[in-house]
Amino acid sequence: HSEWQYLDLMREIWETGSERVDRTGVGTRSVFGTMLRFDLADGRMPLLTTKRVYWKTATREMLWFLTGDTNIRELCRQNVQIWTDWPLDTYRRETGEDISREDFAARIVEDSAFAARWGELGPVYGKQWVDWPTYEADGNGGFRKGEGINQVAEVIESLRHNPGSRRHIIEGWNVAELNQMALPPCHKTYQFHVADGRLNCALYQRSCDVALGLPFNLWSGALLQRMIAQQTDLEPGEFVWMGGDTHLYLNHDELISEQLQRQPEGSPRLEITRRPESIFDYRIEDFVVTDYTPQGALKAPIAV
Ligand code: UFP
Repeated sequence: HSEWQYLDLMREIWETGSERVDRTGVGTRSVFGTMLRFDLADGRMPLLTTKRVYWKTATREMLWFLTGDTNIRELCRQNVQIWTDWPLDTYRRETGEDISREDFAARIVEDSAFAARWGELGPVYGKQWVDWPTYEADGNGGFRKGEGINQVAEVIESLRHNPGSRRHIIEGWNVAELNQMALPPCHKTYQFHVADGRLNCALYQRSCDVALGLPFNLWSGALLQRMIAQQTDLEPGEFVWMGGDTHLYLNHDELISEQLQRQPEGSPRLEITRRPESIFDYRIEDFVVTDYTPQGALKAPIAV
């Protein structure tokens, strides 16, 4: 079962990882340079069965990335709170108001001016993926903004017309804009590859919270691959995940010991029920997961 790779990685980090003091101050055990491989043939997906993974939430986030949006308002409206903690943290720090997450998210949804002021994450994934900024000479020795680059659309074009290329890349790491982002990209580079009529995808993730982040990141990466495969009329091939600093937070100990006692069961499948006009036209109802009967959800505090 391919999920053993995840559990083995978790065990290896917990038992042999180096203890490191990290940005959040929580502390981690970490292994640098890791790899997991999943075959996506027959609709199979890297969706963990040893705990419930909220794949619809991750799917909504992926669809939101593809719109180029960088404000949490649309996510909050769909009750997706995975990005809420970062703006919330800024709001509490700058106003001194001890607002609850629920009230903050509700206000983001109700009040568009409030959302514009406090809900912006800066130029994170969506912006870089579909509107990477460019600059051009203004003729007076200065520069003005040029037209943005839609990397996702360009990769799909290049997969269609030049499948043998080794340059099918979507990059999130815009060095010049890192300091404006709420969080510099974690799943920073996607590379696609066509062989034997199959579309392979490699994802490089510079930093990975194995307990809480990776289950989402595996699903989302494979989901993007599936959508692009559908759009390019290729069969889904292998999904290769590569991690830089691959870590477990020390305060996730209970989740880890519980999950490591569980065994993978069943193999969930994803069906995409419609073939939209373009990669930008998918809707949440297009995704149906079958054979998913996970073991119970496991909760742990997220490090902000
Ligand atoms: N993290 C993930 N996956 C994500 C994401 C964040 O694992 O998609 F956005 C984790 C990795 C790390 C923290 O624990 O969030 C980011 O912190 P840093 O920027 O210091 O690496």
